[in-house]
Amino acid sequence: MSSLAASTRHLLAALGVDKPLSGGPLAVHSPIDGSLLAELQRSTAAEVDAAIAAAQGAFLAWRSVPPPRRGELVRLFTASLRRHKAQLAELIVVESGKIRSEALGEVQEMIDIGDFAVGLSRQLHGLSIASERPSHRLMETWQPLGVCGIVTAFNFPVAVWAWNAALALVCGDALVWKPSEKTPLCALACQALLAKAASEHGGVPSGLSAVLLGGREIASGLAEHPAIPLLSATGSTAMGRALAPRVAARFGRSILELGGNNGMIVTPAADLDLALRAIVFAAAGTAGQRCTTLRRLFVHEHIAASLLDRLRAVYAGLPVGDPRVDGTLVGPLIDRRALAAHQAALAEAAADGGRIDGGETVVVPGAAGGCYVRPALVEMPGQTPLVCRETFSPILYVMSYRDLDEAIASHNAVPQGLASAIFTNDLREAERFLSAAGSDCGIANVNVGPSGAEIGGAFGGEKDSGGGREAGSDAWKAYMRRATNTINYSSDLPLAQGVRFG
Ligand code: UN1
Repeated sequence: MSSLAASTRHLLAALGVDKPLSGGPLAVHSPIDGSLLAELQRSTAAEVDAAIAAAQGAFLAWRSVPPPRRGELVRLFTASLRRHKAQLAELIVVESGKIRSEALGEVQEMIDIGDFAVGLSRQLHGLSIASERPSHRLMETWQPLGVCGIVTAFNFPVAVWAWNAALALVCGDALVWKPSEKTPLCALACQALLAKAASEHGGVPSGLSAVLLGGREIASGLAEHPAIPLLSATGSTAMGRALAPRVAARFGRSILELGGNNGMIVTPAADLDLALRAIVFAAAGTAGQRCTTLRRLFVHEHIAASLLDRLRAVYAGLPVGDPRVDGTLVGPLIDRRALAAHQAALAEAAADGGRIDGGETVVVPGAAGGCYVRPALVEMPGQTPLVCRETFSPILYVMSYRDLDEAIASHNAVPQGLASAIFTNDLREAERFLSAAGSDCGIANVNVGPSGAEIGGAFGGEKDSGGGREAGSDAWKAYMRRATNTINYSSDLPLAQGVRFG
């Protein structure tokens, strides 16, 4: 057993995971050096069915628990995340390859959504609406929905589940979670922490939350299962295209958080020091493996050459390496397939006339099995088909523009619509970007990069990005059933619209 595998087992034990970690067909490798961390059992079809049935049973009890008492479960879970923050972050580092500061940030994001959900558990409010009839009351109530299926990706192995889980639990729903096959250990750790919080709570029905390990077949099963009224899925646009019609065919609901191809416009009125820092974090952070990663940069032609020079200098010095080492800013790609996609994209960029700086593989001492690359800056002659696709690696395509309207049109001329930003100190430019005729994305920022959103806002995007909204604002409403109630407290029976009947 490698030393990474041994230390991972210690971490898992400390986080309360007591599942067998050897002997199964699901091999888990660390992207840091490729070493084998565990061999897990895959969930069988019978286990999947049993977990959904148990979750459905648990839901029937959980839905009648008063919401603030449901919030108490999330409060206990969040308290345990605070206690285990460093350990869970370390597991994220080992299993997903992100740097420690970002892994700690991911656990913080879970804590933040947990705190939000606890407050929400006393605020699941509906409207009171004016009735057209005398002595009638018209109102809206929000009721628990059922079992919520959650499918998550490797790049945020715990936070995106937490966005869904924390809201679903206070909304009175049960959970079944299919994590990425690349990061099942993080899921087992979250499940163990949640189980511990449930036992501290004392009023949580068994089976309220389950983790199902395996591949697409499990996600498809969740999409088709009639006992799952809501499927929340995060991953590629291709995955969403495969799952969404199956959910729709049975009139289920889905929340889809799919690919992004996020852009930023830098105008001559921008604070360039600020823009530079934002670009580097958004494009090279998480080794370009966020759905919110900056992939397309539109710079005004008068400042393009100087900004590119400064970017090239910063990119050349970016510390690429083992994410456990202090000072590393760019960790590994998740696996060899990601590396192959990165290399294929750069070859296509060159063929399209792009000028490439960086992008080459980096040999990291002691981590021979990891796939490390230097983030790439690619000056493109235009928005070619390659630039319109999402390649999940640190490649930033840079294009210059002359006129802001033209830049906004190019910005919007891709299939995806997740996150976007403009850097400018000119109020008119900023407001134009945020206006109806501006960015067409679900997230549009001014002097803030496209990645690294706070949980307080609703998170998600338009077009091929899926249209779903998760996390803050009123995203909780997707996890509940809206009921319109009309109450008559008169002794007459007036019909709406003045209809007379007899
Ligand atoms: C994702 O990459 O799927 O805004 C989620 C961000 C993070 C979440 C990213 N808060 O970059």
